[in-house]
Amino acid sequence: MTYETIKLQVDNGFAELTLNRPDSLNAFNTQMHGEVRDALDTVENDHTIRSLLLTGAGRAFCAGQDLGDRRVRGDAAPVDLGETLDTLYNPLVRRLRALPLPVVCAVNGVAAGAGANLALACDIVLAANSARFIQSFARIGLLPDSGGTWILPRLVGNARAAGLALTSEPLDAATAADWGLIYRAMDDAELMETARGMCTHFATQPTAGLAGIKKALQASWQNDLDTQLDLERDMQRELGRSDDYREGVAAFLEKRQPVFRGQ
Ligand code: T3D
Repeated sequence: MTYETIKLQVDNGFAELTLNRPDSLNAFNTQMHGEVRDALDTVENDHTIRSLLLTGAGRAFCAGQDLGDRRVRGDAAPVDLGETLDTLYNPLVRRLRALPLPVVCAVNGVAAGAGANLALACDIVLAANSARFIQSFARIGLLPDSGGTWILPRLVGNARAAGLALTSEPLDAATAADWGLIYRAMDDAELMETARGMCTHFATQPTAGLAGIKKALQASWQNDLDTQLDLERDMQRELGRSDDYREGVAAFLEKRQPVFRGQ
């Protein structure tokens, strides 16, 4: 499939989805939303794909919504942003979080507005040292969307969440890692090799087990301990019946490398 605003490459058991509008710092327009949706359909339906890598082309990861499509001319009614969140951004965040495989985000440059919060919706966020995370919404009279007001206080606490959201100050990658906003910051030159290596590794791992880890960690943010213990019991019961669990135990006991088929 050929796209105009993204690139999708499937290799080594993982899909690499690159946001590809570098002239506007990979800002989202409606076409890009549609193409990303289509690419995620491919990822969901092709069971040889066992991990997803999300990144950006050029010097940025993503500058959020394309503001060129949001200029209000004369007396024209503004675009209904509730509608665009409902139909475009919110489904995308929900989908990334629900994908039953690990989603690695390689933040190769600036991540602003919804671009920052889409990165934070991924399971593992790696960033180049030159990257910056900007909750730029306040600068244009909006509030952090795409899950920003939910995930920021959970990841970095209210003081830092409020500081980032109210000031729109850029946060460098190393500080983002220190604060627990992302998993790791690294030299720019190492980023893609590290991210691809991680996805290649995940593609050889027990996919249902990894999806279970993702689901249980997400559920923990709403659950009390009793509920979470019950959830772990139910999910472990399921995973204990999987071929990959059987293979993992057999390989351990036979002192050999496991061959997980993602089943
Ligand atoms: O549907 C809805 O609208 C609701 C959902 C909203 C979600 C949102 O994401 S709202 C927030 C939208 N995003 C922003 O407010 C960020 C805007 N961009 C910036 O603040 C800066 O560009 C950056 C801090 C990201 C990077 O700054 P810098 O100095 O490195 O680059 P630049 O010179 O500002 O940008 C380079 C080019 O990209 C420039 O175009 P030009 O002059 O070379 O032709 C600039 O206009 C373009 N660009 C950057 N961001 C956007 C953009 N074009 C359209 N939309 C953008 N968001």
